[in-house]
Amino acid sequence: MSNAPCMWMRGGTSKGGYFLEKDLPTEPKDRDAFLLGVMGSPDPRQIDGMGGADPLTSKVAVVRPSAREGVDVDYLFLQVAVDRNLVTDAQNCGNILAGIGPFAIERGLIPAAGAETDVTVFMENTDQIAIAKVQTSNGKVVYTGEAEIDGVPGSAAPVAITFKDTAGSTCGALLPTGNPVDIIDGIEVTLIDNGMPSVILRASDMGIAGTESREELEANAELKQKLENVRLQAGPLMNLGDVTDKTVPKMCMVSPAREGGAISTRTFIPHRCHASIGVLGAVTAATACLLKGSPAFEIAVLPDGSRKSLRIEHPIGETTVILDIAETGEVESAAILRTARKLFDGTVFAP
Ligand code: NQM
Repeated sequence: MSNAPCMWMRGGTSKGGYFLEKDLPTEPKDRDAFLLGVMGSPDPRQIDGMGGADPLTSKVAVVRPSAREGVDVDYLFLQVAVDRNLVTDAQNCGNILAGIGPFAIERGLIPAAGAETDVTVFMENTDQIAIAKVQTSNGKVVYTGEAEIDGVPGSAAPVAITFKDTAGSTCGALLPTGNPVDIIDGIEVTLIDNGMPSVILRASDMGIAGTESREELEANAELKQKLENVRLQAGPLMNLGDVTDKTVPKMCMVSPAREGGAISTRTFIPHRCHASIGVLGAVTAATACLLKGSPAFEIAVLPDGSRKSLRIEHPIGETTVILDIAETGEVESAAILRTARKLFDGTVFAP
């Protein structure tokens, strides 16, 4: 039996184990074997572990003090597959990121500063920076508050997160093919990465309305096959190589907003349908809304001005993304509101 100190936290609409790097095996192979054991993977029910039988609750953050100038902590995100023997660092996670600031303060990596502590995070998966504003009081993290996010019951203290320079996080360029639109299997797609490699396509082109529930979409075997066919072809075009065993690109089907937002989305991540939408997934979808020629642009309802607040609708509500647009028309920075909660602090065991 091996074990390690661990904090379990909800970060945004996801949940997972937060570890200090020094508490995990140094060899990635040993670390991954340990984490599979912690989560109880591979097993669709993860009955022998901490995972929640859902990719959104089978996540891990590895954190260390940063040696980088002006950066507080380095954060490596690991997705532990539920029913496969797979741990991957090929994607980032903006929801789990919401817990990084609180965790870093809890573990004494940085001091709390007054009523609000800015935590600058280097995201190792994509070599990019995020700044999280954590509510603090008397040197401690404050978790309770009035902020509400769709997909999480009740309210909690806000964690506002700002991303800069997320374009091409994993694909090397915002538009890895150089085109706002490409055609795969006769379908118009936008292959885009503003923090999360994503394929944006019309819900109607995939034979759905775009109003279906997560459960309904997950029961649609034909849709899942069509999405996977497109995804496997999109991978190499997006500089991601063979994506058979990767959790990117995400497949984001768009349709007109129904609840007064900018656009409506249903996203496969990539084999389960997201209960809502990922943080960087939402930033990327919002960016596609501004891209002339994209299937997202033609249906998006866009506000005026260089600071645009876009409500990205998803199966259980909406995620608001605030984009700052440069004079060139490019997205300069993106901000999003999340909350986080400490659930458990102790020792976690693997077989
Ligand atoms: O896009 C799920 C999540 C995510 C990722 C996924 C995320 C993001 O909701 O930044 O947060 O797309 O696999 O946790």
